[in-house]
Amino acid sequence: MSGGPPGGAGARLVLATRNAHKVGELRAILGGVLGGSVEVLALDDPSLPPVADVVETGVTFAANALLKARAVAAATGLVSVADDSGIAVDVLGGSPGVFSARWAGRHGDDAANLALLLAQLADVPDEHRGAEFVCAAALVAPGSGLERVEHGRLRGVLERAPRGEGGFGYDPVLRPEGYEVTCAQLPPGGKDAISHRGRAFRALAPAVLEALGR
Ligand code: ITT
Repeated sequence: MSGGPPGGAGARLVLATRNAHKVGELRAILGGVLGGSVEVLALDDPSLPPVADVVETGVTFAANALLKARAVAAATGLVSVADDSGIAVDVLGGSPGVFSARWAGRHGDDAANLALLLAQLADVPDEHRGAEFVCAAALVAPGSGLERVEHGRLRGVLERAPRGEGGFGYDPVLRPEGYEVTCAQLPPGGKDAISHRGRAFRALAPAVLEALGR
């Protein structure tokens, strides 16, 4: 399987994630910077071969993002990008960090993860509730061997109770610095404009275009 000749018609990019919320945000973010000539495929695209789940053995966001992008690039033969992300809480020394998706034990149980984090911080006063979302965006191009990682961050304060219906994960409890609302109360485009994911993937975009010969 091939992504077509670099610079030719039909440049294709694969999103190496199984998280549907990330797919939605990444389509919007990358659509804004790559232009319409790049076809952005999700992992469940019927034109792609099945890709085995990747065990996230890395201890940094960058290591795990590269593991995911390398696996998908190898399985599909296409230029791939992956996102590894999470929340880093100041008083927890940066935890949950790479364990954000499985903080309460079961991978991807957003409600349980968020409830546990709030319970752990119940006695922490407002002035010590700083935290940040972190995203490592990785690019792997199978043909050239090009690999690149960019990071993005969104600092804020952890609320005491969830607010808002938008977004996913810890969005209802992180209020970005300078805002009165949580990430889950921002409109989708409003989150992408300031988010860790938006910043990381906009920084990665020039390398993605280079890998696709654009
Ligand atoms: P893939 O590995 O398939 O991409 P995943 O959900 O397992 O999907 P991660 O391992 O990177 O992804 O874990 C990310 C977790 O961090 C996610 O489950 C959320 O709990 C949290 N997180 C990441 N980005 C977030 C965001 O924008 N808003 C809220 N929570 C976020």
